[in-house]
Amino acid sequence: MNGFDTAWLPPEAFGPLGARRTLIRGSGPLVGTVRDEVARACERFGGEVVRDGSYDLLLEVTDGGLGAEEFTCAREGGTTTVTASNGHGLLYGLFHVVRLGAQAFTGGWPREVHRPATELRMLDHWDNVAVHPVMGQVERGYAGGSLFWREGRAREDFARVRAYGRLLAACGINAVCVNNVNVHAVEARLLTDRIGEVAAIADVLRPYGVRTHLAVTFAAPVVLGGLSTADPLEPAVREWWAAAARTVYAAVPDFGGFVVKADSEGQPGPFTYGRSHADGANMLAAALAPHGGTVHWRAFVYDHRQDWRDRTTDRARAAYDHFAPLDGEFAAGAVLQVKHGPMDFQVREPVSPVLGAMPRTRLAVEVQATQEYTGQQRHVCWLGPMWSEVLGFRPEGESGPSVGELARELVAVSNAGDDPFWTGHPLAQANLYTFGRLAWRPDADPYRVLDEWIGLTFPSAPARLVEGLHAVLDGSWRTYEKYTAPLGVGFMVQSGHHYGPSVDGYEYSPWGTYHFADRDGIGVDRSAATGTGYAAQYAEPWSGVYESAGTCPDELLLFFHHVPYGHVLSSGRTVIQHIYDTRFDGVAEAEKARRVWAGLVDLVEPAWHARVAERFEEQVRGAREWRDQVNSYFLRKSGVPDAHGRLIH
Ligand code: BDP
Repeated sequence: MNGFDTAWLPPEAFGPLGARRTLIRGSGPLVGTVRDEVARACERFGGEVVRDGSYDLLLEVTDGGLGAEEFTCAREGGTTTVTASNGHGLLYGLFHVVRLGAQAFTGGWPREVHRPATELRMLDHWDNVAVHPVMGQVERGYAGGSLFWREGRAREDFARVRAYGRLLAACGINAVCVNNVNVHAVEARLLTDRIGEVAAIADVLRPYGVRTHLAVTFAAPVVLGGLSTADPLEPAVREWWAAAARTVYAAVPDFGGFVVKADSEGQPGPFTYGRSHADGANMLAAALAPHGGTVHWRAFVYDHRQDWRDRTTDRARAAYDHFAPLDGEFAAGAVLQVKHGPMDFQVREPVSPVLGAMPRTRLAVEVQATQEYTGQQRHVCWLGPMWSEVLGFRPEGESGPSVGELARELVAVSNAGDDPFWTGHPLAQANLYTFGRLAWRPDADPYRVLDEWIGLTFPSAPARLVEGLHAVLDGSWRTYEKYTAPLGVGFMVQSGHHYGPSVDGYEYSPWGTYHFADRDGIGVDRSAATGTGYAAQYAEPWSGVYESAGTCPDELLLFFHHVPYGHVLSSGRTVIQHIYDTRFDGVAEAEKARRVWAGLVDLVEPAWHARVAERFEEQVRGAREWRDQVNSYFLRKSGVPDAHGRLIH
């Protein structure tokens, strides 16, 4: 259909729809998109788009008092009816019908209202316009080049961007930031003289209800405007930004807003001028406000040159220490975008305490679909269950709201690129889809979402394929956790590219990512009583739960506590034996998943199957390497033999 049918929504997914008589009422560009989708299905599968007379599917824009992205769906007397107040809602309604498949035309049911729980569901692309000498074109990208940029410019052929917009609409994503948060010189100019390239991308995404955002450098008034300062309280600086915003909106009338990484990992920010991050964010919010845009201000601010001997400068504390005191100071048009954990997208982290500490701030939760620390799309690691745990976490305990209720927006760092399978590892598509659906409904069951992805990607898959896909994906995040860094301690990766094990890879560097393993024990003491005090950044009951090694959940033990190797976990095993056993288990699980996948060879398109099979070879190799390095390291460090005699000194 679009030439890129290697993801969800291949033509076959529209089969049940094509055989019908469909009436579409409404006008506007997004209704046009709905019309095109249905017309294509009819061309292929029969059926027709009718202007009057009888019909069995009605897709209608009405004044039903629905919100911008809402739709209703009902079936009565052999007719399925979808209504919405505009084309955007109608498009979501159409994709709902596609998800239901034949079921959409079976039996009857009363009117259901569907609406997203969050206002904004965004993908951040860490794409460089020009290839960066160290980071390549897509920073932490494992799926080929950028979908938007090529050879230093916006692409000329946007067919793939169009197909991308369609995939995003079908999982509910409504915003995309098209460039890297680390803004280099070329990319900075997208804000000014190169805004036309951004406008061209926005034109392609608009018919799918996806708004375009841009990452900008805080130093833009200096580096682009020639001013001597970027001080956010300086009138000339504020006027420069206001003028820049006017130019942007002249080119992209529905522009979403700016994304900013400031005072972080070398990016400029308000600290240079002795101003707060609220001052910085509010200045940009003021520039965007007249046009209805927002600024996404990232809370990923920490000292990346800290002294590894000094435990009081705990990186985990940084976001809270910087931002919690600013609660209530951010303007309405400023969104604080908070990484889901306090460190950096590790396979296991506690939920960031910032998310429970800023009730008067508009918050977005940021997750990482690109698998920087979770196998780099060479290992299968479906993150649905992890994200779902984060969104279900209740910072004030059972009686308080969940993170999914506190956050008004969800953001993921995208894992897509110009790879023929979109995501390098074809099964990593499930992460992109799951993110969109969890962003729409944070309390959705991720395994049901996975069912949807399977149904939409492999329409009419036989039960053996559905079971096989669940078998390799369902537990893949925990499998990855088992053979990599243990018990929440994090990192242990090779420095720079972050792929593959290196137990001490970051142990003596200034990035603040330490495990403190010695001959007696391992882990970071983040208790208030004897450690960095990080545990006290949580409200009760969590501050109490995390404070003591006796109550801290096993999977986070080494994040919060330094314990002897003989410390007994609530599972009944010692820490050292847990490390040994789970490394063996993780490898066995990866080997099993490889076998299951091999057994699906007759059910999956050959190129698709082969790509995944090739990735499984690397995953099993990598898992064994992790097991052997981690186990050897701890055997030598601790001198404690493996209870099962598998490890030799
Ligand atoms: C880290 C990445 C780095 C990003 C940074 C960020 O290693 O490339 O620039 O996050 O989120 O995970 O800004």
